[in-house]
Amino acid sequence: MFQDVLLITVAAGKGGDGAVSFRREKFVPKGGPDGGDGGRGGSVYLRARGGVDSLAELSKRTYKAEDGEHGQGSGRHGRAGRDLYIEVPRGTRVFDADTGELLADLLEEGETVLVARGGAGGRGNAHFVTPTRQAPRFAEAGEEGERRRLRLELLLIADVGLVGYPNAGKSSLLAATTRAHPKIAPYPFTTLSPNLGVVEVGEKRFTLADIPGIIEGASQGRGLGLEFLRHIARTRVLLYVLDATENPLETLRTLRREVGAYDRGLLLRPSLVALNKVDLLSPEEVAEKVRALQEEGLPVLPVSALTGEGLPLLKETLLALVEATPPPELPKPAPPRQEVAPLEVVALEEGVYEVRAPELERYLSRIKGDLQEAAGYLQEVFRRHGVEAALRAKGARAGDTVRIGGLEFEYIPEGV
Ligand SMILES: Nc1nc2c(ncn2[C@@H]2O[C@H](COP(=O)(O)OP(=O)(O)OP(=O)(O)O)[C@@H](O)[C@H]2O)c(=O)[nH]1
Ligand SMILES: [Mg+2]
Repeated sequence: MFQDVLLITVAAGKGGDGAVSFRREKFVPKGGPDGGDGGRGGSVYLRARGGVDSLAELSKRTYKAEDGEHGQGSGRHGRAGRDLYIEVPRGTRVFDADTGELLADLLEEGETVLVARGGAGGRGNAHFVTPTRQAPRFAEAGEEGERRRLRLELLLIADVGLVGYPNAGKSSLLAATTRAHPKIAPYPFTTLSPNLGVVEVGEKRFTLADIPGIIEGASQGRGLGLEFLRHIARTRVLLYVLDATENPLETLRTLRREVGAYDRGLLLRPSLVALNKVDLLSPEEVAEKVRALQEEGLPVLPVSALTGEGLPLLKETLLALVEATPPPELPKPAPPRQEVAPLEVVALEEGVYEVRAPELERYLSRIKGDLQEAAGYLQEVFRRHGVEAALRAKGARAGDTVRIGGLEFEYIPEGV
């Protein structure tokens, strides 16, 4: 089944915990700390792959990378979790489903984007030794892996997009000019999902995308709606396909109105009109319809997908247009933001301050073991996060109470 929009959840692995452990040796009453580090959690990546033109192969709704292993005694580090690569078709645009932010546009085969970063492994107690802290009985727990919901949108990568009413002969044109075998039938809405084909003109080639038919009111959701016009957002050239026996001039105007309602920019895209099924009309009738259509300002070529009449010229004209037109510009993903969570100090009452710093609080929650013993180390961490300076700025004095993420400390200014 063709599928061009999909919601998935990606979850990176959690980092393994650092270990609290002490060497046990014969004849050594108290060995030094030797707790190993936890391994980092696996990350989740998306990778573009050619040769697939549907997201249907992504059968799972949640993709989870491996957790890191915990550290152990004797300085043994935990193994890192394996990264997970999810293959998606070339042309997949990746959005954060909750913020709507465009994260990546995977155009090239092999292009890769990180969508969920694995959690860092926690450091074992061996890391926290200082001259005054010989036997730390605390360590870091592993960090949680990132988790997010993604909206994947597949946009076919084709040079020319076919636009027309149902039954106009779009699939017939694709079949007559390429080796594709789309379903063709004498009733509307035969094509329910896009088809792609490659048109060869001598040594040169371009790709042609056949999308489901559009009817009047499509912009209000009639018929199959304008959903599929998304796929021509990337095509360089539009080919309007008209049934010569069905009021082609009025049809062309309606089509352009609907296309314009979807995206005004598409009306400026180089375009061509194929007046199809001319085998059903007399040469005089064809000439008259072509003249009338030209009033719309687009080049018109009479063709028959059935007999092949006019197709060589159509292919050459399309090729020339494709070669003369650069690929359309689409919005580019914004560079990843480096978010620095703000740090705020609130005076709760005389001599009591609360520090609100989400990042720091998250980190504190990872310190496991004897917190009393960790106090000296935590003070270093606070200094690095600017807590010290922020408290001073708020007028905190030695001996005041400082609360951070459920913990309470006595404020000891630097150098005291
Ligand atoms: N006589 C004649 N019949 C044609 C020509 N091109 C297509 N047809 C017929 O028109 C009917 C519709 O053709 P399709 O190619 O399925 O039309 P479509 O535009 O893809 O239609 P949807 O997929 O429903 O949007 C079929 O019965 C075709 O055989 C042509 O040039 N001459
Ligand atoms: Mg069709």
